[in-house]
Amino acid sequence: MNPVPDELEPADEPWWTRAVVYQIYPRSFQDTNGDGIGDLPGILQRVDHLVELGVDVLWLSPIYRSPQDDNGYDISDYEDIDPAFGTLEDLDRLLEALHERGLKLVMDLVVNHTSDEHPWFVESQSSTDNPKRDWYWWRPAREGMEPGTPGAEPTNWGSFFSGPAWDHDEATGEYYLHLFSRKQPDLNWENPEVRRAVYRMMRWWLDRGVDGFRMDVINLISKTVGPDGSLPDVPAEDGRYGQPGVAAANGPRLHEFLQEMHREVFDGRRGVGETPGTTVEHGRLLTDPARHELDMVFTFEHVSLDHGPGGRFDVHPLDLRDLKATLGRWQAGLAEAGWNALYWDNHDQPRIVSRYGDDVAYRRESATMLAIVLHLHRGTPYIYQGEELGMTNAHFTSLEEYRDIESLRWADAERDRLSEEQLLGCLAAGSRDNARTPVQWDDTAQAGFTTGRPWIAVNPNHDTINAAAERADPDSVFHLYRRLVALRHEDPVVQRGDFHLLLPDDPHVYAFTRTLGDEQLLVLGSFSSDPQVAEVGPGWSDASLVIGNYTSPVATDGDRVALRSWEAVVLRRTVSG
Ligand code: TEU
Ligand code: CA
Repeated sequence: MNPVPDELEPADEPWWTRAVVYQIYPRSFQDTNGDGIGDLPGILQRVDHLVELGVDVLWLSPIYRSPQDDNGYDISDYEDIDPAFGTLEDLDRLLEALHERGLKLVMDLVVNHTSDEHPWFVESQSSTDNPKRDWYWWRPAREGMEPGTPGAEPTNWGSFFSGPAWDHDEATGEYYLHLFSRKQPDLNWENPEVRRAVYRMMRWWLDRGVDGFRMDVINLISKTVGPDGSLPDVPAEDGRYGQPGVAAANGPRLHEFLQEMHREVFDGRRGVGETPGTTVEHGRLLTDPARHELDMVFTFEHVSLDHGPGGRFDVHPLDLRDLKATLGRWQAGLAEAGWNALYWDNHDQPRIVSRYGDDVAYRRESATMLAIVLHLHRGTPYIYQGEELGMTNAHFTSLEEYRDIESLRWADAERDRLSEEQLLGCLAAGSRDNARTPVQWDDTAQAGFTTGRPWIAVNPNHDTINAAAERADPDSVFHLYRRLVALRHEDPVVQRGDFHLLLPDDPHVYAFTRTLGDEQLLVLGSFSSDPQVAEVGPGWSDASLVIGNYTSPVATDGDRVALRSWEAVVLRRTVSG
């Protein structure tokens, strides 16, 4: 790899343009006490795995005290650790171990909602005149309707987890809003006391030494609310609940709230926002450094392209042209100002190798191709635990194996409409549990994850797909990811080069260039088992190979590059100005 001369490393380039983030879903990472639930001591025990991979930042999914209705995305105490995961002292130890090795720690910040067991909500619920009543969204039944009857909800918003987004509270006669489960009431960000309490909590964590936050559904904190406090209905079929996004996301005060948070909380430490349903235009406004809001955003568009009208449980084959157009649009839209977070996998997405790749005949090839294509984009790449091992979807065959609240609630709601076989098919393709099976460390009974009974079944394919096997094989998915992390660290073209999409109409080949000064990279990835030929134009026959997923040399012939099954190559040339 090219060493980076100092003059190519401008001091004003923020560190995350050279960084790779690793996400841990603690519940499924490593158990140390045999209760079948991953814990903080387990992460500490595996820190060397992160060091070997070479990543710069660890993002931890929520470990705060929580009734675990949505696996910790329902927090009842922001300033304590859930006993299932350990103690504050364990967290301090982990933080110290990471910092000693030069890694940063980013915490998940879930402040669109709390748990219904959080003391704030317990108070808020206690009476209509409690001082914290207005900390959440309480509204009376629809006018002229009997509270508690179907259709009497204050608006027709549906929950992201099926059913209405409102729950009727018998004691006070009103409804409260919950865009996710009924145990996740939405905080009312219109109330300045709520915002102050959140900022105070964030500062508490920064003072403890954490380096930043990943902000859960942060674009939902501002809702469209009328001057009289009214919330609008959304488009929906008669008698059904509609997607709440248009009214409950990207509201008029989003930028104001984020700028206020920036002023009140951040002192050089940083935030990345998770923003479902956000457009490129929003993404640019949110991440333009001059606006002081967020440092980067996660888009959902590129991981929704295989969804039909029924959403994530209505999965169709991907049309590669859509993927190129979508990611290409985000690259172009955030080229001048703003910054992308790059990801395929996280704890909410089915495994990419089972989804856009081929996890049967070409698991290694397609997993590595997908990795190369993603990591060569402009932005900060995220690796989700197990992705670097080429872990696949769960392939569960019975409903009893599922744990995810979204999946279970959806199955309940659809049971009358779909057969058991159909339900299982939809869940197998779309369930979040696909990403939540335990990390496969080795080929022993529970994959080295636990000595007890895991909270969710270990994928039986751990007998061949596991970290020990990946480490031993120099051509593995794991070693390819290591090389990609190193490339991101070392190569200024990968960090900052301009992105230009090629071959937008080719249904099988992903192609683009990255250019910085007179250095140019050509990135090609085949999304096919059949041989492909990419028409790349003149001037690439003498180019050098930067990285690829086949050991033998790449075949270039004049203006064309031949690609084998799921092959990816990155070529470098010098272009004269
Ligand atoms: O997810 C938000 C989100 O928009 C979706 O990915 C969501 O998981 C759902 O599947 C929509 O179909 C975040 C967290 O990442 C997720 O785990 C939480 O369940 C959710 O927020 C609520 O906190
Ligand atoms: Ca445990």
